[in-house]
Amino acid sequence: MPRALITGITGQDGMYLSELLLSKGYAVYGLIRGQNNPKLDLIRQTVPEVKLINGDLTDVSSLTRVLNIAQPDEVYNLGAISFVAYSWENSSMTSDVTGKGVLNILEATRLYAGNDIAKVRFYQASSSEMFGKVQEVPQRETTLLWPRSPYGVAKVFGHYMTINYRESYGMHASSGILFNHESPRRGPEFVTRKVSQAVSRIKLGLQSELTLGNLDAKRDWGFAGDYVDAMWRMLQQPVADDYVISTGETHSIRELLDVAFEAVGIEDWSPYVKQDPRFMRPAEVDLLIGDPKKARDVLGWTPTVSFKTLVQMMVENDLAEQSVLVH
Ligand code: NDP
Ligand code: GDR
Repeated sequence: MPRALITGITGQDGMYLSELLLSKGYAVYGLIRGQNNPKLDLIRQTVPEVKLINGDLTDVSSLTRVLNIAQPDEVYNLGAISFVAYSWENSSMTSDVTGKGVLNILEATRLYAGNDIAKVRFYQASSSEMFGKVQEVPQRETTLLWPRSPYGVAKVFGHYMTINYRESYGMHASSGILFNHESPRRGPEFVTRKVSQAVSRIKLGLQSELTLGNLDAKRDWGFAGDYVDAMWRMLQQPVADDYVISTGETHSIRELLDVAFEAVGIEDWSPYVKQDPRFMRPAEVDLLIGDPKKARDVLGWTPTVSFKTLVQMMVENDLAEQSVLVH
C-alpha cells in the first residue's frame, strides 16, 4: 500500500487530494497544527481514514518527527499562508510559512530519505501568482517570474528551492504551477466563494449588498477536484519536472458576477455590487492565463469543468447551505 503525507490537509486542496489518494488505495497522513480548528471536524467526518499528525511547517524538528511516523513514499506540500491580500499585512510570517516552510519540509524529506533519495517523491504547490506582472501571454513553465505580493515572492523561493533540491540531491521533486482553482470547499475569503455565498444570500433575502475590490482583474479559474489529479500524475512520472496547470481560459471578476447572478435568475447585478478601496491590493496581478500544453502532452491531464459550470456548482452549493440556515 503506497503511503502519502499531505501538509495543508485542512485546506481546500488537502481534502480533495486525500479523497483521491484514498480512492487509489493509499494510506494517507495529514499534517495538522494541533490547535483548535473548526476545519478538523470536517476532515474527520469526510475522510476519517486520514491519520492526522501534529506539526508545523515553520518547525523542522516537528517535520522530521512527522515524516518518521508517516514513512511516506510521496510528500505533497500544500501547507501555506495562501491568501494573497493577507500577505501584505503579515509579510514576515508569510515568508516563514509559504517560503521558508518549503525549505524546511524539503530538508526534512531529504534527511528522512537518507542514502536512498529515490525512496520518496515530493510535490510543491507553486502558484500562478509567481508570474505576477504580465511578461508573456499565455504564461508557461518558461515565462519570467515577476511576483507582485509577499505571497508571490515567498512562492518563488519555494519553487526554486524545489528545483534546487532536484538538481543538487537528485530528489524526485516536482513543482506544480497551479492557476486559481475553486470549489464549494473554497475558503470564503477568496473572490469566487465570496461571490457565490453573497449571491445565494441575496437570492434568499439575507443580504442586500456585496462589496468587492478590483472588478477588472482576470483569472484562469479551474475546478480543484481536477487540479489535485494533476498533482498525483506529476509524482507518477519517471522524472520530476515543473508543470503549469490551468484551463487556458481567462475571465474577469465582472464575468464571474455575470455567471453567478445569472445562476439565481438576476440579470443586472449592478444594484447589488459596491466597490471599496479596502479590497484593492497595493499591487495587482492584472491578467493570468496559463498554457496547459505540457501537462496535457506529458501527464495526459485535461480540465473537465468549465468556468460556467464551476460557478454554477458553487452557487448551488451555497444556496443549499444558506437555505438550511434560514429554515
Ligand atoms: P488553503 O488556504 O485552503 O489551505 C492552506 C493550508 O495550509 C491549511 O491546511 C492550513 O492549515 C495550512 N497551513 C497554514 N499555515 C501552516 C503552517 N505554519 N504549518 C502547516 N500548515 C499550515 O489553500 P488551498 O488548499 O487553496 O491551496 C493549497 C496550496 O496550493 C497552498 O500552498 C496554496 O498557496 C497553493 N495554491 C493554491 C491555489 C488555489 O487556487 N487554491 C493555486 C496555486 C497554488 P490551518 O487549517 O491550520 O490554517
Ligand atoms: P488570488 O485569489 O489572489 O488570485 O489567489 P483571490 O480570489 O483572493 O483574488 C482573485 C482576484 O479577485 C480580485 N478581487 C477580490 N479578491 C478577494 N479575495 N476579495 C475581494 O473582495 C475582491 N475583489 C476583487 C483580487 O484583487 C484578485 O485580482 C488565489 C489563492 O488561492 C492563492 O493562494 C493562489 O496561489 C492563487 O489564487 C493562484
